[in-house]
Amino acid sequence: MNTVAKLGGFGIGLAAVFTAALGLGRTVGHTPAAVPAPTHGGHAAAATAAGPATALPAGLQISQDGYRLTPLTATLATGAPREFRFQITGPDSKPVTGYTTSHDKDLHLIVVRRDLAGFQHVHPRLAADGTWSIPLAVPAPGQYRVFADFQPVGHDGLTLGADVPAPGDYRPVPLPAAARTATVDGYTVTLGGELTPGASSRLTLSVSKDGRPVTDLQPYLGAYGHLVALRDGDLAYLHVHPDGEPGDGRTQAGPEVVFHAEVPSTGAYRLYLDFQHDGKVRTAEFTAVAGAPISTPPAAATATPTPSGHGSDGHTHE
Ligand SMILES: [Cu+2]
Repeated sequence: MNTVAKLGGFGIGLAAVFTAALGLGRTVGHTPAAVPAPTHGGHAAAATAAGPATALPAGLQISQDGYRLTPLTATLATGAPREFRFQITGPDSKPVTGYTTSHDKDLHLIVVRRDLAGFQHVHPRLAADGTWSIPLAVPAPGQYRVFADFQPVGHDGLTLGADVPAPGDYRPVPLPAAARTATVDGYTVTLGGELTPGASSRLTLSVSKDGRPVTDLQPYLGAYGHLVALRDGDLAYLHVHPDGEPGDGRTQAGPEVVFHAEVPSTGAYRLYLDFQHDGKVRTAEFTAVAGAPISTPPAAATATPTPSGHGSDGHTHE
């Protein structure tokens, strides 16, 4: 199954896509985490899309459907990179060695601190015994979430998550305010569209450099952009992909990359766009609030925060 890669429109196909992307329909009994953001609405939406009355977004569990993510390295390095090793074990408790390639890789590893800072999207190597490894360093101490996004042979795609600490003095940073633009390495990326809880949301990310639209984005992992969305508060994981792919005769190499995303609830999300240009992959980050327009914050956002600045949408970071 590779529906995520073929994400191409609305309707039935899209519902199927997000059934996979969110891991809907496999697990019931989701209890909203103890976060300040209200999460009403997500379950009703899940029921509409996938049938079951309750469902759990991806990335919140260390084990699902008999598969388990087991870190073999106890801590993450903050200085020089150190080998980070882990295994995916299957229902037979043995390390999984057979994977179905998705977006050019057998497994995508996302590493991010619990406060949504320090995002990395990397690709470990698989040894014959089923051990994954990659040299890894994180930018600062703290509790990190490690997500393994993969598809075992004969099974649907899974995203499992585990907490791994980077020892030291953890200084959490507040979530940046919602914004329409992000800058990275001289590039400006503009976000268009709104996140609507439980509905398909068309997001347009437009890349420019030095005031000029970038029209020669390079394919990276079979797409002009990869977007990961994490929910503030519990780090529920969405991995969405562009509408169209390089070489399909209709998808331009920028400046716009179009995604269809569906978030499971109201609240704040951090969006991470990986794109490649001039041979280098960069990540542009945005905060977006579902359930309220993600317009440029009012002037108050840069001065005195006002409770009404983002509405009563549960966005608690100003
Ligand atoms: Cu990847």
